[in-house]
Amino acid sequence: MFIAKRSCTRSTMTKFIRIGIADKNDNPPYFDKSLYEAEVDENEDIQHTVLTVTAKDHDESSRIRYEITSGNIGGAFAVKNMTGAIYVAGALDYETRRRYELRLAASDNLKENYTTVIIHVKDVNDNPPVFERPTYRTQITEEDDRNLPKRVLQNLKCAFRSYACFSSIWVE
Ligand SMILES: [Ca+2]
Ligand SMILES: [Ca+2]
Ligand SMILES: [Ca+2]
Repeated sequence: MFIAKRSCTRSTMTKFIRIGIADKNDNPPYFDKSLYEAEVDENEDIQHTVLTVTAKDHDESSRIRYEITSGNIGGAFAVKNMTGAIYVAGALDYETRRRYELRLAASDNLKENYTTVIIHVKDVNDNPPVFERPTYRTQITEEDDRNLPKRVLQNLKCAFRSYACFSSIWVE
């Protein structure tokens, strides 16, 4: 708001005119960054917040709403419209998909702007180890017991981590 002053030369009368300027929604919102990156464990709980994006707007009257517009494969994530908090909304699986590239829009109901959010899914030990074959067969001579355990076991391959492995060993 500013005040215009008007003077008259013939008299000493001075007039003040008040002019109010209302804030108009004429600026688009804009994000802090054009690219965000975050990590999340593949076994993270639903509703867990991964990160929060923030958009600003030069217009005081603008209310910003956030929306995921693309890249959200399988509905794995969602965003809180009012706050920009991106949270886990579906099951994640590192063994199926390790990276999501989300496109997010911030809108003030008139104009909008976009940013990209890359989310890396981190591996968690959530799978038991597996033998390559359910049954292993080998032959040994009765008298030949030298290095027996080594010979029987050398054909077994097991991705052993913290789980137990089970398979059959046939010795004929
Ligand atoms: Ca605006
Ligand atoms: Ca998994
Ligand atoms: Ca895993």
